[in-house]
Amino acid sequence: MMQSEVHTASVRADDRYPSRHQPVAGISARQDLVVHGRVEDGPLTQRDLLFYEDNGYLGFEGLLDETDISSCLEELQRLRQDEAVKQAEEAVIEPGSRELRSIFAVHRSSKVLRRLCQHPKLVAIARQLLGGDVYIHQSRINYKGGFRGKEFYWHSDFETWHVEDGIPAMRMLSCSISLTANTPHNGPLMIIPGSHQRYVSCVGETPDNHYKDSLRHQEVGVPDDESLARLVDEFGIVAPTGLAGAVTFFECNIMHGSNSNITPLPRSNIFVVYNSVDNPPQAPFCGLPPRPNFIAEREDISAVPFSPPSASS
Ligand code: 6CS
Ligand code: FE
Repeated sequence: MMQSEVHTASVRADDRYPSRHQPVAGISARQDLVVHGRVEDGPLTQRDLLFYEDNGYLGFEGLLDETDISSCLEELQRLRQDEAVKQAEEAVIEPGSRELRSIFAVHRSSKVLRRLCQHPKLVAIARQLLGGDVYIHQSRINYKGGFRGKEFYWHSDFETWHVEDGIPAMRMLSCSISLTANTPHNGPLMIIPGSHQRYVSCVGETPDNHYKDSLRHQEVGVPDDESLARLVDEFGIVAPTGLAGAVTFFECNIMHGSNSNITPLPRSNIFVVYNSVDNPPQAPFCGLPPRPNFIAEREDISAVPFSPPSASS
């Protein structure tokens, strides 16, 4: 069989976003809606929805109040000092140091952080953008400590969540909650606004147990230089910054990354990934066994409980 026939033959019939099959990268058009709900379905205005449709992200200063953030910050420090946490499978250690990089499934292990992940203000926005009931596909703290917090290379989360977790459609989003100030200098999230409209298929086969490396330093499932340069040339780069309590929602397929933090100021954020209950994980499109549940929920995809926040809140 020809090289390309061999690769094409291994693409599943239900795979609308094949990646890591071809020996060359490609850029194709998105096939799913960006905004799945309507203006009457939640707190976002028509202007917010249009901005998110075009740019693939929405930033809010001061969405969460002081008490929400201070209790989470205390929890974050408590987890960080707990040696047992560092030994847990949910903990990811920085490459090249003993620094804690991430802790996954914090909505399961911490009551305080579960409350934050289920905060009515966050869930109301996720429901409106995803068009209905949502569940938490993944949660994590990314510590990005001072001096030694390492980068997260450019990637589309959806490429991984599709190929390695079997999520069929682009009907997910991430919510990044700043627990410390995200400044222009301490490795803020960088976004290529509008890149969510393009799907970059990556080169390179998924290794077994890829997450053991990719969560520390991702090399497979990242865009090639030419595709990345084309996206930056077309759309540019933005880096939403903000004080503790700022929140950035970003679309699952937006190209994003963040630089290392060599300042003394930690850039500690909590990330919650909401998926529509109508977009449940199938068998991973890479053909490997599913990733562990603490990285990609597939055991309990019941909707996050939600009652609309009262007008005064
Ligand atoms: O593989 C994942 O699910 C994780 N990897 C990155 C770089 N971002 C999303 C998520 O935390
Ligand atoms: Fe990511």
